[in-house]
Order: sequence, then C-alpha cells, then structure tokens
Amino acid sequence: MSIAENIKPAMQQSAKTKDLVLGLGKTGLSVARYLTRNDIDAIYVDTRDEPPGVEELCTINPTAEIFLGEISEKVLKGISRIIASPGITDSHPFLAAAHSNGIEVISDIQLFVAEADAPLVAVTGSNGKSTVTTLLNLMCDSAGKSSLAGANLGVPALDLLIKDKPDFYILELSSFQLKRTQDLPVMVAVLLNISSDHLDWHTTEQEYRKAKYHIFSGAESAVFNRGDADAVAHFPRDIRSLSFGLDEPDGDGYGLRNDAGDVFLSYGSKSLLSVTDLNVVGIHNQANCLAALAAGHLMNLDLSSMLAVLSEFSGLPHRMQIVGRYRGVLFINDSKATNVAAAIASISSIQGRVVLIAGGQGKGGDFDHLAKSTSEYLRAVVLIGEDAPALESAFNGLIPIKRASGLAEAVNFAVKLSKTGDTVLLAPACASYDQYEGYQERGDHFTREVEALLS
Ligand code: UMA
Ligand code: ADP
Repeated sequence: MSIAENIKPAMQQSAKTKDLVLGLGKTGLSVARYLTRNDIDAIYVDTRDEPPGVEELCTINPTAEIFLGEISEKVLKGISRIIASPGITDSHPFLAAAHSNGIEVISDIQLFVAEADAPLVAVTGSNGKSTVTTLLNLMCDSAGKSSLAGANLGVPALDLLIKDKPDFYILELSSFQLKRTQDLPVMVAVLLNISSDHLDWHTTEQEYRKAKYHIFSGAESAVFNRGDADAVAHFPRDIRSLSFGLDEPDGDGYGLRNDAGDVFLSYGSKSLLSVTDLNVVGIHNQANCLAALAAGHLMNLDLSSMLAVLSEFSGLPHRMQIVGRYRGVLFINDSKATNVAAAIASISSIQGRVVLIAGGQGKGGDFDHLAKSTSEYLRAVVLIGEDAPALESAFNGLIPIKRASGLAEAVNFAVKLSKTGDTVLLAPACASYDQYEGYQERGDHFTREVEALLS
C-alpha cells in the first residue's frame, strides 16, 4: 500500500470505532508503536498538512488510516478516546469539539503509567527539568541501579517500555503532559520551580500552575522548593517529603550553607560538597543539584555515588554551553533558555557584561520583567524572530538594541557591540518554532556561526 492510499480526505468519516491518535510527531509515533504492538486499532490525525511522522507511521502500521490538515469533526464519530500529543492545545477547535462531545482526551503518559512496572520518578518545573532528570539517570548508574529516562526529555515514555525493565523509570514531565494524565502513581515527585510560561497553551497562569501541582497527586514521596511560597502551600503534607532551596537547610532539607568560608551543598547541618567542586555554571544549577540530591535520597541512592556525579557533570548541550572565545569575547549557547525566567537565571550567572541574543516565539512571557531584571548586566541586546518587536519595546530606553534578520546577522552585530571581557549569550527567552525545528537546531546554528568566526 502506498502512503497516498493511507491518507484519507480530511472531510471523510472513519467507518469504525477506534482510538484516535492526535499528532504525528515523536509522541504520536511512539503511541502508534505501542498500539500496534498491542494490537489496538486506531485512526491517526494531524492538523498539519505535512506532519513529520507520516512515512514512519506507514512503516509501523502499513494499514493505518491517516487524516491530515483541517480535520472535520465527523472524524470524531465512534471515537471514545483521543491520545493527544502535547504540542496541540485543548483550545484547538478539533479538541474543543472532542471535549464538548464528552470524548476522553489523554496523554501518552497515561498509557505509560498503566503499563510501567518499575518505580517511577517524575520531574517537573518551569526550568531545570532536563538537567535534574539527567542527573538522576547518571546518579542511578553511579549507584549501581539501572534506570531509563525519557518523556519531555526526548525519548517518548512509551518507547521506554520496549527496553528491559529497569530499577527506575525517570520521567521529565511538561505541564502539557501533566494536564492530560489522570493517574500518577509515582514513587518520587519532584517540582523544581514555577515561573510564567506556556501562556499560549494554558488559558491562565493558574491553570499552568495547577497542571504542575498535579505531579503530587498520586505520589508516595515528594521533593519541593521551599523558596516558592505557592508551591509550599500545595505540596501534600501526608507523604514523606524533602525540601530544597538556596538558603541554609533545616534538619531534613537540602540547601547551601557556609562552612569555614566556603559554600557547600548540604543536607541539614551536614556539608556535602563545595560548590567550587561543581562543573556546572550558575546558582540555578546549584538549585538543580540540590533537588537531584533530595530526589536521590528518596530513591535510596548511595550518597557518595551521587556526589561523584555532581562533581563530574558539566551540563547538557544547549544549556550554558561554551562555544569559544573570539577577540577576548566569550560565546555561550543557552538556546534551551526558552522562557523569561531561564534567560534571567543564565544572564545573572555570568561575570562581566553580556551582549544578549534573544527572540523567537514569546509564548506570552513577561518581557518587561526580563528587561528590568537584566538590563544592568547587559551591554546590548540583539533581537531575532517573531516576537522581536515585543522585546524591543520592553528594552527600549534601557540599553542599546539591534534588530537582526536571523542568527547569522545577530552574531555579526553581537561581535561589533561587544567589548573585550564581555560574553555573547544566546538565551532567547522564547521558543524557536518560528524559525527552527526546535531549540537544538537553533543552538547548532548559533554554534556554526560562532565557529565560522573562530576558523
Ligand atoms: N502540532 C500540530 N498539529 C498536531 C500535532 C502537533 O500543529 O496535530 C504541532 C504542535 O503545535 C507543535 C509541534 O506540532 O508545534 C510538535 O508537537 P508534538 O506534540 O507533535 O511534539 P512531539 O514531536 O511529540 O514532541 C513532544 C514534546 N513537544 C512538545 O511538547 C511541544 C517534546 O518536548 C518531547 O521531547 C516529546 O514529545 C517526547 O515526549 C519538546 C518541548 O518543546 C522538547 N517541550 C516543551 C518544553 O520543554 O518547553 C513542553
Ligand atoms: P527544562 O528541561 O525545564 O527546560 P533545562 O535543564 O533544559 O530545563 O534548562 C533549560 C534552561 O533553563 C537552562 O539553559 C537555563 O537557562 C535555565 N535553568 C535551568 N535550571 C534552572 C533553574 N533551576 N532555575 C531557573 N532557570 C534554570
């Protein structure tokens, strides 16, 4: 059967009663693999005319019925359950119609938790999720425990089930995934921090926060940030919990404490590791290390194995990644800083003045807050992408601003605006989807432009 035969006219009605898989990106394909290996019938829908996964879907299931583009509500007839990809919002007319027809909408994570039979650790937060999830994965390995990490981190959760059962599954969960997952029977739930994000997906800030707090709903134990008053008000009091924060910890929490003139990651009054022994940059990463220690503690991982990981880990690609130095100016790729709080954390962690490259899709972020919190550290800002005008009005009158047509021009402008000892930082405070496939592609492009200077 050719692919063309699989694709039905968008207005056609499906003949049979089946699950409906919405989205043919990474998640949709993992759902297709799961349903196919369990012999469950489904139809496949994507609101894009040319989604990325069609060819692969036809390899997974050569007889799959596929509907693309503007989808008629008729497709919903006979559908009792939609497994929706995270990128598509509930306010999309197709999903809105499904909701008003009483059709259940779930995530791939809901399917995963029903099948997984090893302890689950779930990590969420506006920023630091990938770093902490990766640290926990490395800590398990170092402590002699097997673990598989995935979900928002990159490998879709359902694909983890194809591998041998580990001692732990470690899932990075986005607010999109949490909102569509009813049951979360996790051994350890970790909520890192919450700041404004994804207001183009969630209708309100409260709805976004509520999705994040859902991580605690079925947890046996929890890690929470004692610096976030709202989070403190929401974590469950009736389960074992450990706090982390950047202040001095109390008896049963992780934090920073001064000891003989040095600052240490600490558990209660016990100093564990000097922050000078960490290879990651910035106080936000010290918070991430503390959260990982607290989660590892609740997983009963051996402390010395965890500390060994913390002193070796030098961060993930596209997060405060040093690209090189050109004419006395340091170039750093922090393409994963896709919201305002992330960009603020990264800018504040740099010594000396910063020429910031920012812009892309702003997701309703508060650029006035970005400008007010960072302009004292900035020499200039170079703006790219869809929301450059909104950023420009936020920075207007505070520091020099330059608009660039894209990253190539932005790097050129940044070189001209910077002085010896400065840092040129790509920390866009925005998603990349207006110009790139994702933050990785954007970071790779920046790296190529800088490497061209160096060669
Ligand atoms: N889309 C449509 N129509 C559809 C389906 C999707 O237009 O019918 C669009 C979405 O609006 C989005 C794009 O397609 O712009 C991709 O969406 P998707 O849900 O198909 O994405 P996947 O390829 O399945 O990737 C998703 C996560 N992406 C999102 O949540 C947007 C990936 O997280 C995750 O790694 C992957 O599942 C595996 O679990 C990425 C991400 O940006 C890294 N996450 C956000 C973040 O970290 O801020 C939450
Ligand atoms: P996420 O997976 O939540 O996007 P990452 O670990 O990938 O988080 O880090 C993404 C970016 O967020 C980093 O490049 C940095 O700019 C910022 N960041 C990381 N950890 C924190 C934190 N604890 N608080 C604030 N910002 C952070």
